[in-house]
Amino acid sequence: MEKKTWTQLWLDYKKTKTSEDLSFLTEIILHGFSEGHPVIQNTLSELQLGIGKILGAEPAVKPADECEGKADRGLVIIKDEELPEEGYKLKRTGQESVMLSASTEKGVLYGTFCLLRKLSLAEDLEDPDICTAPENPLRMLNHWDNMDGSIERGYSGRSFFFNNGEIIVNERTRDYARLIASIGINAVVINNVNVFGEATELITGRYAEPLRKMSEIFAGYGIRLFLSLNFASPIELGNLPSCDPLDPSVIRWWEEQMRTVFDNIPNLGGFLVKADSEGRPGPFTYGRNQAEGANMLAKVIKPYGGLVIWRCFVYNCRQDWRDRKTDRARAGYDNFHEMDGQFDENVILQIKNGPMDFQIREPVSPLFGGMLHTNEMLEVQIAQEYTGQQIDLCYLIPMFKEILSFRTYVKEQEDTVADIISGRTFGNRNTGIATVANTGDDSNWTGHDLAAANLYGFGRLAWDMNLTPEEIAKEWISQTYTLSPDAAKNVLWMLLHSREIYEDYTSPLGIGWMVNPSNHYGPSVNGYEYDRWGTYHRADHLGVGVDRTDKGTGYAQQYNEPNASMYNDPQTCPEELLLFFHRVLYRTRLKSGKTLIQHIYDSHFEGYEKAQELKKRWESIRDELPEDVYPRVLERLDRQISNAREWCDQVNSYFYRISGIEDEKGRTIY
Ligand code: GCV
Repeated sequence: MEKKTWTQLWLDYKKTKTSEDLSFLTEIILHGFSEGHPVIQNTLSELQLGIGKILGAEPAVKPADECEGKADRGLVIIKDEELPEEGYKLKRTGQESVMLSASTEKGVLYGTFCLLRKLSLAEDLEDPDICTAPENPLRMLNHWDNMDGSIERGYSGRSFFFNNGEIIVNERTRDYARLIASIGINAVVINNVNVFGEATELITGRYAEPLRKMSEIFAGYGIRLFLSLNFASPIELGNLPSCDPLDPSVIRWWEEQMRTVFDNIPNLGGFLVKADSEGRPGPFTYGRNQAEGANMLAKVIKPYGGLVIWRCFVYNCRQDWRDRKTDRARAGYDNFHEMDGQFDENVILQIKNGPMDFQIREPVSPLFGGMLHTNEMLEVQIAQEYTGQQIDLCYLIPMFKEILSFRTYVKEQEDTVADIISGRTFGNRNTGIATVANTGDDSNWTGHDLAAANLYGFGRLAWDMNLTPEEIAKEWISQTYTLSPDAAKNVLWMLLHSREIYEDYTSPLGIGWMVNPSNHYGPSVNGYEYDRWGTYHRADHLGVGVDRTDKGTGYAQQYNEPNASMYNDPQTCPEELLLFFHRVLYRTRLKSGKTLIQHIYDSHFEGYEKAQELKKRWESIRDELPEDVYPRVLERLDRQISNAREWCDQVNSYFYRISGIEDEKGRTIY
């Protein structure tokens, strides 16, 4: 079999010109931490590698007792119990000394990656004076990897966790852990939320050994392993007649099973559960509510310190398109908000954004700000299922930033999504952010080389939600490529405009969908229109859009004021979401002065043109790019251009035919 190789992405440390002589960093003094601790061992080998390559000189660890932690030369790593659990402080303590302090080994690891990042970026170390701790307690990747090695909605090759029903633990597992630890990720779910077949057995003894090994590798990088769980396990594994969460024999079964799994994998963080969703079993089958289902599991795993992460993606997926009242967007809130306060402390509700399903533009889920006594986590998706599938470029950090900054008005202050998921709003600890991961066993990890910016960006933003998409993109670019300032600007332009470009040539003004139902790539305006999934645009010869106001499905009323009124009124509804909330006639004038139909025509032609500009910019920096990267990305940009053309043609001709209204600019609409 062909041996797989893989890159080191942003950890491919290169010799860097620093503004001063930093050779003193090759002397490492460790004080208050044991060299034998797995996290410290990994930290030291990262320093060895990173400093070795960046400064071109191998570092060495000096025993602390030689200098009693008061060295005036070197990188002094020291314990400071005052600092928060995962936080660290980096301080220039002298001409030839930098001090890295932390209260835990994890803090040392994160501080080290920060120092290496600064060195790679050739940032000034004159006075780093950084004191930081992650904003989100949980910073998580959800992999939708199946045990046969396929990945649901995966666009970067096959799984590097599973193949052919077996678990893979090898050098790549370690490199994966290093990569994600370097951006601050501290939790990983390795298997698909749709748990079938062998994956159901991950909680039995069958896979205990490789799972333990994997969890130890992860723990060495401060990462907790989580598993997705099949709620019907008592039936499928235990041969019980039901999985009713209130049935004592079912509870007993879980108690025993969980004892086994936590004995086998002591580092296990807990479970992610998709219940009562898209055909997956759950408490509803037994007339129980979501809290009863989640709490049953939570109680069973509480003695092991485990968490239950319960997804809110619960909706009716057998809808009739003629039914204009049932609204999929409403479902999360309708199914959960009344249970506010009923979930156990170790349950976190994981709320997908948006309320429909990872479209290019959706409003923020009203569950944020709709529950006051419940732990909540945000779920986003860097896998780009509906946003170009790592063929089309779509840097998603600007979208995540918008979600995080959304004011929910649940309180007068500290009411944004970022405040809620960091625990600031309600003072809770079990909160955070997760993304559906975009990695696979492709040599570059993410299929599209530039899609690695989404992985990098997610981690950095999860740690510090104040970072801007631009800052993150710049960091990623200069750690990944060696480019002149002009070339770097071109890549930055590509990343920062990519979401808008994708949005322009796909579905307009928040209406979403219009994708091919089979694979969710490419246009099919009516592909989902008469189907059972609750995903409608409702276009006819007069207008398009879903009425989600108080006169329609009432979805807008799920928000707190003033958001509810703002969305309810087409005059105040943000225009980019107009068709999500309102049915609008084609001749209606938008704020730009254009009619809706003209906006649709123009934005699609523009999106297609700008997709071509992405390619031009990439071609213009050819000479500065690595030989393998340039053609790989070019090939994707070509596919993106064809896709954009296809979208532009299909959407524009659909609306032209249905409305009969000519393009004011007289362009040919195919
Ligand atoms: C993992 C969407 C996707 C499914 C996915 C589901 C979910 O419907 O198309 O592939 O299943 O979301 O998030 O559970």
